[in-house]
Amino acid sequence: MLTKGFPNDFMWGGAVAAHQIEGAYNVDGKGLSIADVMTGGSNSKAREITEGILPGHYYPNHEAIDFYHRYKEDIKLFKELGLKAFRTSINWTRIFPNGDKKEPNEEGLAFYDQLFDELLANNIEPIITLSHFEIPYHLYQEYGGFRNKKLIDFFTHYAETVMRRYRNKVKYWMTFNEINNQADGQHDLHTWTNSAVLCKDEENKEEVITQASLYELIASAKVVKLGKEINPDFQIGCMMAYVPVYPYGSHPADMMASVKVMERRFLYSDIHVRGEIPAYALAAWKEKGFNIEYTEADLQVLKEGTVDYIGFSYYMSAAVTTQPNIKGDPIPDFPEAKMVRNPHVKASDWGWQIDPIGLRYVLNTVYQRYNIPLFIVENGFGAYDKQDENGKVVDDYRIEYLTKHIEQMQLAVVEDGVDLIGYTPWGVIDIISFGTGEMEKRYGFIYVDKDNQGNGTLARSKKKSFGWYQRVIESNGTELSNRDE
Ligand code: P53
Repeated sequence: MLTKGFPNDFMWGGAVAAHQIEGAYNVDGKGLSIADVMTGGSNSKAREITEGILPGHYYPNHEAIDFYHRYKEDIKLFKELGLKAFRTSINWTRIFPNGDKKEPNEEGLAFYDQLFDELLANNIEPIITLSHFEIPYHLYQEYGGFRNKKLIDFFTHYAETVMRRYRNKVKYWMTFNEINNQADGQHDLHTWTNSAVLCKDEENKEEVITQASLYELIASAKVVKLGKEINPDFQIGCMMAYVPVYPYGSHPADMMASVKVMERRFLYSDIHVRGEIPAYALAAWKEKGFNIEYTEADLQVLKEGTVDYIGFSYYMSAAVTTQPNIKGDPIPDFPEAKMVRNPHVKASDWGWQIDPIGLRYVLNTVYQRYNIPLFIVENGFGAYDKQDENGKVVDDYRIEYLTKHIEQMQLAVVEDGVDLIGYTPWGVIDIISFGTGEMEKRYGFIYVDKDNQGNGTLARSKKKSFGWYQRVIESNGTELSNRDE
C-alpha cells in the first residue's frame, strides 16, 4: 500500500538520545554516566573525558535541554509537528545507578513510565535504544567497561528489567547505538562512548576494541532472544552508523580499499543479522595475531539472537584512496590507504560531506545484503542557526538537506523495492552535540535558547523547518516543497 512511495504506516518521527536531551544528571537516584564526565568542546577542540567530575570544567550534558523536567511541553510540540514516532534512549544510570546491583532504582523506572505514557497518549510510538553512548561510570572504574565479559550480564539484566517493565508500552527496541563507531576509533570518544573503554598507548587499540565490541554483540544477541520471550511482538533491531566509504578513483586498488574499510561497518551488521562471525574477520584476526576470546556457547548465542530490523544513521559519505599523490588522513590499521575529501560533494561547517545519493546507495547495498526491514533512525544537518529580528530561524539549508535525502529515500522505496519502515531525523529539537558537546551545532525543527557556554532561557520556538516537516508528515512524504510561510 504505497502513497507515491511511502507505506501508509510509515513511521515519520524524530530522534534524540537521553544524555543529549534530559539533563537532570544527578536527581532522583540517577548514577554518574560516562556522558557526565565529558566536557564541552568545539569544531576545533576535542571534548575531554575527565576522571570524575572536576571543578572548573563545563559538562554540557549535566543540564542538556532539561527534557527531564520539560518533556510534557516538548511532546505537545512533537504532537503539533505530527510525529508518529519518537526515538530516544533509556539512560541506564537512572535504572541502575552503578550498573552492577540487582535492584533497580524505582524513581528512574517511574520516569520512563511517565514519558512513554505521555507519548502514547499523544499517539506517538516510542522507539527505544537501550544504550546510546551511555554506560554507568562505575562500570568503567570497577571493570574497565566492555573489556570485561561481566558487562554482558550487567547489560542483560538492565535490558531485561526495562523490557519487562515496559513490555506493553514499547514495541520497537534497539540494543547499542552506532555499535560500529568504535571500529573507526581514531579518537578516545568512540571507544569511550560505545564501550566505556580507554586504551593505553602501548595497547593494540584495534584488538582491545574488537574484543569489547564482540562482547557487546553477544550481549545484544542475548537481549534479542530474551526480549522475544518477554513479548513476542517486540521488534528488536541493531543500530549501525552507515557512512559509506567510496573508492576515490576507479583504480582497482582504491576499490579494494573501499571494500576493506567497509568491513569495519559490515562486521557488526553481519553478526547482528546473520548471527555468525564473518570469514573476513576471522582471517584478519588470525593474520594480525589477535587473541579474541569467545566460546562455543557465545557463538550459539549469536545465532539465536539475530535482529528483526536494521536501524541506522546516515549523515554523510566518505572516500578512500591508495594513490600516493593525494592528501588525506591515515588509517592506522590499514596503512596502504587514507581517507580523503570527495571532490564531488560539499561539506557542512563540521566537514561532514553532504551526499543524498549516498543514502540511496546505503539503502540498496544494505537491503541487498540482508533482505530485512530497514529503519533510518538518524539523518540530519547540524548547522549554526541564527534567529532573525523576529526571533525566527529561517533554516532553508536544513530543509534543502532533508528534502534531498527524503527524495532519495523515496527512490529507494519505489524504484529499488527497499523495505523501509520509518524515518526519524536526528535532533528533532536542538540538543547537545555528541561529537563536540556544543549546543550550537543544531539539528532541530524546534529551536532551544541556549549557547555553548550554557547560557540561555531554554525557551523553545519553532523554526521554519517545523512547518515544512509538518507538511511532509501530513502528506506522507509527497509534499516536499519549501514554502515561505
Ligand atoms: P553530532 C559519527 C558519524 C555519524 C554519526 O552527531 C555519529 C558519529 C559520532 O561521532 O553520531 C551520531 O552530535 C550519534 C548521535 C549524534 C549524531 O550522530 O556530533 O548517534 O548521538 O548526536 C550527530 O553532530
